[in-house]
Amino acid sequence: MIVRDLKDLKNTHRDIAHQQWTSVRMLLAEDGMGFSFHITTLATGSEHQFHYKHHLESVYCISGRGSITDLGTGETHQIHPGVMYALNAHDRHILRAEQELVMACCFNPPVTGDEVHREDGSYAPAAELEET
Ligand code: 9YT
Repeated sequence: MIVRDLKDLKNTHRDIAHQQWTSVRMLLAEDGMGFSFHITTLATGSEHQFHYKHHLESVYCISGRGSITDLGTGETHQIHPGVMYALNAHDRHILRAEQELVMACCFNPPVTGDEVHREDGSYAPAAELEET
């Protein structure tokens, strides 16, 4: 069994900080679960364009307020605590945090921890990371 406390993972290799978002990967590929599990915090007023071409992702809002726009359909959905979205079609999207958003996220396949967001908003597939 794996038991971890978010606060113990701060400032470890599982905790990554970008300018407008931070993310603690409570489960990574190395944990062998078949998915990764992240607690991601997006700064108030920030806007993010993501496109996980090689991953499926579901995201649950723990706290905060914002919206997500599906760039395929143009539809915008409000995000607040209790709302989940699943990018079941690798949907290109914009995520906006009107108030700081704290989100619980699952990725399939799991993130290894070495990915960086590419210009198109995607993460490379794990196989490509091994090559580089
Ligand atoms: C909200 C969201 O899409 N989070 C993605 C996870 C985050 N970019 C990470 O941990 O890499």
